[in-house]
Parts: sequence; C-alpha cells; structure tokens
Amino acid sequence: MNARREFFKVAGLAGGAVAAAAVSRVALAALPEPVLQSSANTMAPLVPDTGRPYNPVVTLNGWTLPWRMRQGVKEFHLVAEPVVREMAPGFKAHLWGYNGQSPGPTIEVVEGDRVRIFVTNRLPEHTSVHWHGQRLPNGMDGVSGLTQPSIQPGKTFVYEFEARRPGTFMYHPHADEMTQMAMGMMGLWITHPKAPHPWIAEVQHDFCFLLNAYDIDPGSYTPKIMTMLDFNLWSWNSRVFPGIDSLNVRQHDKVRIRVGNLTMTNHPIHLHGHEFQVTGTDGGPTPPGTRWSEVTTDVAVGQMRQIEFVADEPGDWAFHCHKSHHTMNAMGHNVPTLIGVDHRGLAKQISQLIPDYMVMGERGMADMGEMEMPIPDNTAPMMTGQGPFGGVEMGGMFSVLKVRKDQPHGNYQDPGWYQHPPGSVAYEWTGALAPATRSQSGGKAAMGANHMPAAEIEVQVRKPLPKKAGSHGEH
Ligand SMILES: [Cu+2]
Repeated sequence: MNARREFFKVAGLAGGAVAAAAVSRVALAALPEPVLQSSANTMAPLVPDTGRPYNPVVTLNGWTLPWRMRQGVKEFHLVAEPVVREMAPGFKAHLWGYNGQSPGPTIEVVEGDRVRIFVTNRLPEHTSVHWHGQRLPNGMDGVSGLTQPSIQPGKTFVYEFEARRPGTFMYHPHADEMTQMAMGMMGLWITHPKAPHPWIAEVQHDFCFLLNAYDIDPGSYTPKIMTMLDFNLWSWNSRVFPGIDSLNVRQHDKVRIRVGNLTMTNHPIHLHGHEFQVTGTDGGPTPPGTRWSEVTTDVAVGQMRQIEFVADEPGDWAFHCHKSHHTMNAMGHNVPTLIGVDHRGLAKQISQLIPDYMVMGERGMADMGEMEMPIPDNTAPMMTGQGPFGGVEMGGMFSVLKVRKDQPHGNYQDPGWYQHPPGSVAYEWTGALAPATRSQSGGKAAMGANHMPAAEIEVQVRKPLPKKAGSHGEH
C-alpha cells in the first residue's frame, strides 16, 4: 500500500481532501533534501550527472554541494547552522557554517543556469545570504534590511537568479556580518563557462579555497568575535597547517587555483618553483593581453583571484601566504623579542620556583617547532609539521604543491614526499672554512666613505608593550 493511501486511511479522509493532500505533497517535494558533510577531508570533485557538463573544481579540505534539476532549474539547499570543524588534527573549533561544515560547500553552476537556492536558518539568530560578485536582481542580493527581511531562526528563504557570468564568487551572510563571518559562515561559488571561452583555459586541475581567520584562545573552542585585526589562526577553508591538504598534480599539467579572501586583511599568496599568471579577478576572466607572470599575488579583503601555471617542475613546492605571521598558529602575541638575550642564569633561578619553566626565543623561535613544549588541550601547535628532512616550522596559511610525473590524471591522492634525484639537494659543506675577510671597498659613487658616520653607531630598539585594557593612550 502506498504512503498516500495509508495517509488517507489513517486520517479517515476521502474524495474532497485529495486536492489539499496533493498540494502538501507538492510543497514537500519543492524543498530539496539538505545534504550534510562533517568530514574535513578534501572530497573528490563532483562530476555533474545532470545539467550541462563542466570540469568540476576540487575544494581544499572541502566539498561541492549536490543539486537536483527541477523543471530546468538547478536547486540547492543550504542550511545555516552551528558546526564543529576540525581545523587541524587534535584541534576542533565550534563554528557556524553551512551543511555541517565551515566553510560551507562550494556551489558549482554553469553560465546561464537558472539557480534556486533554499536557505534554512538553524542558527540562534537571524541571517541572510549575499551572493558576492554576482549579477542578479536587486532583491536577490541578500542584504538583510536593505533588499529583504532577515531569515529568522527556523525559517527557510528562497533565492533564485540566473548565473550570468563565469568566474569565481563567494557567499556569506549580510546580517550581523561581524559575528557570522568571524564564526566561519562563508562559501565559494564557481560559475563555469557555458562554451569554450577565449579567456578561460582548459585545465587538468582546478583547486579552490577561501582565506579565513579566527581568534580562538589556546585551549578554547569558540572564536572571539570582537577581534578586528589580532587574529591568531590564519586558515584556508578553516584549516591550518599541517591540517591543509597538499595540492597533488601531474607534471606538465595546467593548474588553476582560485582563492577568495574573507578575512580582515590582505594575503600575498606565494608559490615556489613556478611563475603563474592571474587569469581571473572579481570581474571574471582577464583579457590575456593584461596578464604577466608573478610568483606572489596579493588577495585583498573581499577579493577573488584565479592563478594559472603549468606545473613543469617536479617536487614538493611550498605554497603559502607570505606574511610570516600568517604561517603560524596561536601564540602569545605579547612575547618580546629576546634574540641575543642570554637568560640562562634567569631560567635556572625561575626553574627553582616553577619546575617546568622553559625559556624560549633567545636563538629565534625555531625552538617552538622542535621542543615538545606542553600546550593546552585542543590547541594547534604554533609552528609544526614534519617534512622528510625535519620540522617544517610552519602553521596557518601554508600547504605544498606536489608535482609528480606519474600522478594519474583525476587522482588527488597524496603521492608522499618527493624523491629527489641524486645530487639535487642542498647539502652540508664539510671542508675547511676560510677566514672571513672584510670588504675593502668603502663605497664609491653614491655614498663615498667621507659620507659615512665617523664612528659606528649601535641602535637598540625595543617596541613598546601593548597598552593594558582600560589605560588611555597618550597623544
Ligand atoms: Cu596572510
């Protein structure tokens, strides 16, 4: 007996109720089932089985949201909700996101697709979704109060528009933004071209991730939402190194990487071993005549950038934000610079009072990566990660591009560490060291010796300590 007849029997209904029952079934069928994902692994690309074909992207430590086609419309269902995100092995954060993850799943569509997105709010406060960078009717722009009422907890709203231009886009709330973005609510949107496009290359690997940042005290789980600049976790798709998967590609393949920035500062994204071109910006693909080669590109706040290169150099190539504080995890930001300060005597005295006391920093901060320093539960080490030659001493926005001649196409498995050809690795000099000789040149044209100061001047600088809360700055 089918469910519908069962329903009639139980409800004791007949003839006249059929219309009402049919309506409710249609209403129920109108809402696609939300798909949830709680794993922080990089999921295989979602090859489209309905709608127009395209080459799907790979979301680093993320996934693509499945859809259903309904009368020619591509339907998605986003659920805004609290989530637990593993930001690195051993470190979980209590964030807000979509469909079980922060960031939310990547949405992939094709230029010209009609898209309908159901957004259900399971947060404790109202929200909305802004489709960052899209051409759409004003009322679909998702700015709560301005273009729509906000979505109250428990309610579902429907957004519908045509994906008018190809490119890399983002989505995020436009309601209590400071809180909701600090809590991790954001996602990527990729619009593929509907036909071969003269400015959009065919690539064999198409990666994407969002730059995001959190301020989570060591040992705690929830971001401090009032932080504006002094974040302590700089992440890619809410993961920090060594929790960010490597980008594994086949040698001589063309690679595209799409990056969106939803942090509060810019990030100069740097690739080792290759030059790339910026082939797409917020406005979509760039005309080829405007492109030049770079090894670093700055991604400003709220921007999207696409880079492309041929991965022709085999190896394990660092790929990271070039702000060195962004390749570290949570640390005490008030640690003074102690390089050159010998505190051996001091440490001995303090250790008589506090047996576990350790001094760090007088030879640089590399100690942090080496020493087995006890850290609070649920905390990512400040700089860590083991490579084949030792500690990588990195954290935050850092990953590795792995280029291999035998990486199978369509295979994103980590191939392990690079096997260097003999004689191609930097090595220790074990011969005699010649004594240093001082250069005899006093400088010539621009700055002759007679312009030099008479005596050497040694400058000692110490940065002022941050102001205590409640104290007033002097002007
Ligand atoms: Cu950065």
